[in-house]
Amino acid sequence: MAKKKIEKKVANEKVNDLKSNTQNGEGQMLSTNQGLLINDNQNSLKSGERGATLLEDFILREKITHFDHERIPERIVHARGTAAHGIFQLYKPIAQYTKAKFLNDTSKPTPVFARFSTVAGSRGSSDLARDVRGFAVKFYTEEGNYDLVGNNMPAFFIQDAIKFPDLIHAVKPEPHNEIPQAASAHDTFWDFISLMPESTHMIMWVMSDRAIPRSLRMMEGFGVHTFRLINKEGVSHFVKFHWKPLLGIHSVAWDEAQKISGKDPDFHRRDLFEAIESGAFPEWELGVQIIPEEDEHKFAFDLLDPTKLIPEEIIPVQRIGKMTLNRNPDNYFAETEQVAYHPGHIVPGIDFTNDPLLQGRLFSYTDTQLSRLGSPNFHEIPINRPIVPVMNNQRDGHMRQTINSDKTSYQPNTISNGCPFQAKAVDGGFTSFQERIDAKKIRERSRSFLDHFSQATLFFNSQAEYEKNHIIDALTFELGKVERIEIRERMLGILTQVDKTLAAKVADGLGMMVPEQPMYPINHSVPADGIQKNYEPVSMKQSIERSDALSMANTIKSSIKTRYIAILATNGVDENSLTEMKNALEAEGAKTKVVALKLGTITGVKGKEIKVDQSFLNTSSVLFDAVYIPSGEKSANALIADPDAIHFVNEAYKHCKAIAANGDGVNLLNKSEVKIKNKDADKNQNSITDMGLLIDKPSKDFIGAIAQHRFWEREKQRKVSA
Ligand code: HDE
Repeated sequence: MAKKKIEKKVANEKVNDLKSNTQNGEGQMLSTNQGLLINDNQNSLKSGERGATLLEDFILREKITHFDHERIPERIVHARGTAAHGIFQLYKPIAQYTKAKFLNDTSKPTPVFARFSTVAGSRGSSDLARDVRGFAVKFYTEEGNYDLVGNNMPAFFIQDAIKFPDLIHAVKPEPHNEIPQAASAHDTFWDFISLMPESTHMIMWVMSDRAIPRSLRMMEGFGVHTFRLINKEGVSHFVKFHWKPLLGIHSVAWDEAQKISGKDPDFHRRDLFEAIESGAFPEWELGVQIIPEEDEHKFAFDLLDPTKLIPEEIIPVQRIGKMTLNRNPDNYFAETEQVAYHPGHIVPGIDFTNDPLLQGRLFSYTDTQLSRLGSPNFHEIPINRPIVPVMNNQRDGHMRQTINSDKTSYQPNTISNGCPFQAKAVDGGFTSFQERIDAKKIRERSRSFLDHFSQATLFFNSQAEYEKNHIIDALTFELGKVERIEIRERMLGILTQVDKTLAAKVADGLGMMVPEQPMYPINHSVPADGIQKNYEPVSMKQSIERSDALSMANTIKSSIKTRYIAILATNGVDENSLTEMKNALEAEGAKTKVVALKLGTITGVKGKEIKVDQSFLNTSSVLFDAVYIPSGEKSANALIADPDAIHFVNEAYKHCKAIAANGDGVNLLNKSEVKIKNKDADKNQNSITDMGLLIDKPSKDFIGAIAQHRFWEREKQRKVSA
C-alpha cells in the first residue's frame, strides 16, 4: 500500500487550533460540566431557608470540587513567568548550515509562543528579583515543534547537570525557614557559589545589570549551549543561538528594582502585556554564531563548556530572522502555565552536542511535566500541540484526548497495513548526527573545562565604568546579606581571580581584608571530603581582552517607543506647556501619564480641563522612564508644597532618568535635590552639564535624552535622599 503523505498544515494553523479550543461565555447560559443549565448560582440546596446544606447538592459539589483542584504544582524553577504568541519570519534561507525547513522557508512565518521567567522565585514572587531570566521560544514548525529554551545570559553556573539540583537547592529559600523568597542574597547560595569556582563567569553576569532588566522586551536571549546545525548533505556546524532585541538592552537601578518589587510586582508582566495590547509589538532578531566542525578545538575554551560564551568579535552573530510577539494569551493558565518547553524538542537539521549540562536537560524536562502537568499526555494540551498530526502507537494514560481509531497500536503490524510507517530521512524523518565516539566510560571532567576565571575577567573588563560599579555594589549587597563570615571570605578569594580591584572594593564595602588567594582556587569538582582532586590550574588566554558586545553601554539608544513619561501637574498648569510636550512624546510612541495630587481632572490656567491619570498615592517615579514638569506657577507651587512630588523628582533623579522642566516647572526642580546636585539648575542660568536634565529645552532634546535611557554618570555624586 502506498504511504500516505503526512498532510502539511498551514503555518497559521496554530491560531485556528487554539481558537477551536477557546470558549467564551458571552451570550451563553450557565451550565454544569455536564451541560446541565443552572438555574440558581447564588444559593446552595438546603433543608429550609436556615437549614444545613444537603449532600445531594451536586451543583455545589461539582463547583467546589473543581475549585479544590484548580492548582497544579508550579515549575521547580522558572515558576514566575509570562508569555505571548507571535511569529518568526526568516530573512534568508541558511541551507548551507541546516536542512530545518523553518530556517529555509521565507515564504511564510512560523507561529511561536515565547515565555519569559525569573528562575528562583515562586509563581507569586516579584518580577524585579535580581535573577537570570528564562527566554523560551516554541516554534510550531511544519516538521514538529522546535523549542529553543534559553536564558537572557549566555553562560551558566555549572558545567554538569549533576550539580543542577545542588545549585537550585542553594539558591531557593533556605530549607529551615523558607526565607528569602526570590533572592540569591543569602548564605546557602553564596556558600555553594564560593565552593564552585566554575560559576564565577555566570556570577559576573548575575551581579550585573542584566539581572534587573527594564523590560522583558529589552533583554537579549541566548541558547547558552553549543548546538549543531546539520545540512542536507549531513555536514554539521556548531551553533550558538542569540536573540537580539530591537529596542536595545536596558536595565533599571538596583534601588529602583527593589522599590518596583513593592510598587508593582507585576512590572514586567504588565509591561509586556500592555505593549502588545497597544500594538507596540516587541521584536527580536534571531542570530547565529556558526563554527565549522573542524574548528572545534580552535578556541581558548571548550565549545562544550556551558560556562563560556564565544565573543562576538571572534565569531560574529549573523542575524537570520525576526520574532515578533503580537498577541497576548487569552487565558494565563491554559497557555502560559501549561506550556511545556523541552530542549529535546528538535526538528531535522538541528542536533545536540555533548555539553554535559545540555545532556542532563534532555532527561529533565519531560520528567518534570509528568508531575507538573500530571500526565504523559501533556503534548495534547492545546498550547503544546504541534501543527502537524501526531501519529504513533502511544496510547491511553490520564486525560487522554485523542480518540485513536486504528485497529492496532503496535509496530510492526499487518492488520493496519504497517501504519503508521517509519519516515525515511528524505520524508523528513529525524536522524541523529553520527558523531564518532571512542572513549572510556568515566566520571571525569575534561581539562579543557578547568579555566573558570578568564571569561569572568573578560566580562568585567568589557563593562563601562558605571557597569563595573554596579557589579561591585551588587556583590557588596549580596555578600553583605550573608551572615557567615567564612563564606564572604571565600567569595573574596574567588573575586581576586577575576580582578584585584573588584575584590578590594567589595572587601572594603564589607569591612574585610582581601585574602591572599582563594581557599579552593580551581575546582575540578568538589568531592565529599572537600579536598580538591586533580588540581591543575588552567588559564586559557582569551584571544581578546575586551568585548564591546558584552557591555550594555553600547546598545541601541534611538527610540522612546513605549517608554512611560510622568507629567507632574495640578490646577493652574499651563495647558500649552503640558499638551505640546505630551503630544510630541506620544508622536514618538511614548506613553504619558498626568500625575497629580489626586485623581479626577485638573484645570489649566486658561480653564482647560485635563484628565489626571494617576496620583502620587497610587503611582511612583520608579514606574516611569522620565519626568516632565510643565509651566504654570500655581501648579508648580502646589507641587512644591507636596513632599510626595518632591520625592518623585528626587527619586527619578537618583535613578538617573531624564527630567525636563518648562517655565515655572523649574521651581519644583529648584526645591528638590536636583538643585543641590546641579547648582546651576535654575532657569536663569541655563548652563546645566547633566545631559539628562533639560530646562526650557525643545521637546526633541527631551526625546533624545529619554532615548539615552539613563544618565548613570549622576551616580558619581551619589546619595540623593529618596
Ligand atoms: Fe531548565 N528547567 N534546567 N535551564 N529551564 C526547567 O522545566 C533543568 C537550564 C530553562 O518557560 C524545568 O518545564 C536542568 C539551562 C528555562 O516553561 C526543569 C538543568 C537553561 C525554563 C528544568 C537546567 C535553562 C527552564 C522546570 C541542568 C538555559 C523555563 C519547569 C541540567 C539554557 C521554561 C520545566 C518555561 C525550566 C531543568 C538548566 C532554561 C525542572 C535539570 C542551562 C527558560 O525541567
